[in-house]
Amino acid sequence: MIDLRSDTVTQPTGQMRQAMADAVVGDDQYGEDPTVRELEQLSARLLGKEDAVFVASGTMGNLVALLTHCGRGDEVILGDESHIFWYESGGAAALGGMPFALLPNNEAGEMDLERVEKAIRPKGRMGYPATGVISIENTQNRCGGAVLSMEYLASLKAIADDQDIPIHMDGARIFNAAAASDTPVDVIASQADTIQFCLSKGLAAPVGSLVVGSGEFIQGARRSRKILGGAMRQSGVIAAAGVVALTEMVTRLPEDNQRARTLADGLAKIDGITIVPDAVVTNIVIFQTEPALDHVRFIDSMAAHGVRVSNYGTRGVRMVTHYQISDDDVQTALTAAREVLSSVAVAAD
Ligand code: TLP
Repeated sequence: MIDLRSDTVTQPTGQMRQAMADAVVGDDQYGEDPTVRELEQLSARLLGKEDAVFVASGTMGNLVALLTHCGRGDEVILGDESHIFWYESGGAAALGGMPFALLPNNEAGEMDLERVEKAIRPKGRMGYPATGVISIENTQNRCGGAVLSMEYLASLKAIADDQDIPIHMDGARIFNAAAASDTPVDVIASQADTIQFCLSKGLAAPVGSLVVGSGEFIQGARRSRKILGGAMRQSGVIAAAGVVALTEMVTRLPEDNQRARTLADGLAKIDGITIVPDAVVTNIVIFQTEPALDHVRFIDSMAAHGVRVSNYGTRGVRMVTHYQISDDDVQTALTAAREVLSSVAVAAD
């Protein structure tokens, strides 16, 4: 089976499994797990921030960050195609009492800057919630893995700084963004106050994400993590795989981005598929098969051809490349898509 549903399906490498077996561990809640500390310090260094905290998942990392930026009732300015809005079970509202000020995301994953400026609440008004944080996503999953441009990030930061509002970046795939834009990851990270990034996607670690930010912020984030039940003990066992992810797996991400583009170019040549291949710059490929073929039927037929792809609801069908997807797999997936859609055309004749 070729599994293109997500880069979350990646299996840990042999080197990761070995590092996990060999990891020196301690009780992390006493600050005594050297492997967790190594991962946190490496993460902070790579992203150019003072400190980092290891969390169980991307969802937990985003929630830890939002809970640390905001008090109950503080508002989060957020894009309407963001992962936090769609796929994190409303955790910010459920556990943090945070309302969302939702703004449209365009295809590039951007919110209109004038609207962001207007959405920031004037301070000191009794009836208004206070704006707690502006949250952005890079790459932006539901916008086809779009990379936020440095110009956009700089303009957004200027607005946020002017109003003294912090920026949180859901950088689940920030290393794919860095590879695609040929921009050092710390340069991208410099445009946000806090970043959550995932080890368990294209970097192939089995578990974990990091939240990075200032030393003071990360102290607060450790408390938020504890509130969520996410403070761990001998977590160096899983952090060890994360260290391998950051030292060994980052430099191969351009391959995933390139294979996604090959997929997109091939899909664009198939009758019945709608896609803008030029928009595919990282490892996520989103396209439509309707009206030629219902998305669910397309996905089922692809599985019958040995290729798993995912249903991306209102956005269409999604394929994600990762380190277990080879050039041959890409060609097999394209052949399967061609066969599935040509059998529909034959049936319609
Ligand atoms: N995304 C998953 C699904 O939840 C949709 C995927 O298959 O892409 N931020 C972004 C941008 C993400 O794409 C994801 C996971 C997360 C956060 C959450 O990470 P986890 O799954 O570790 O909680």
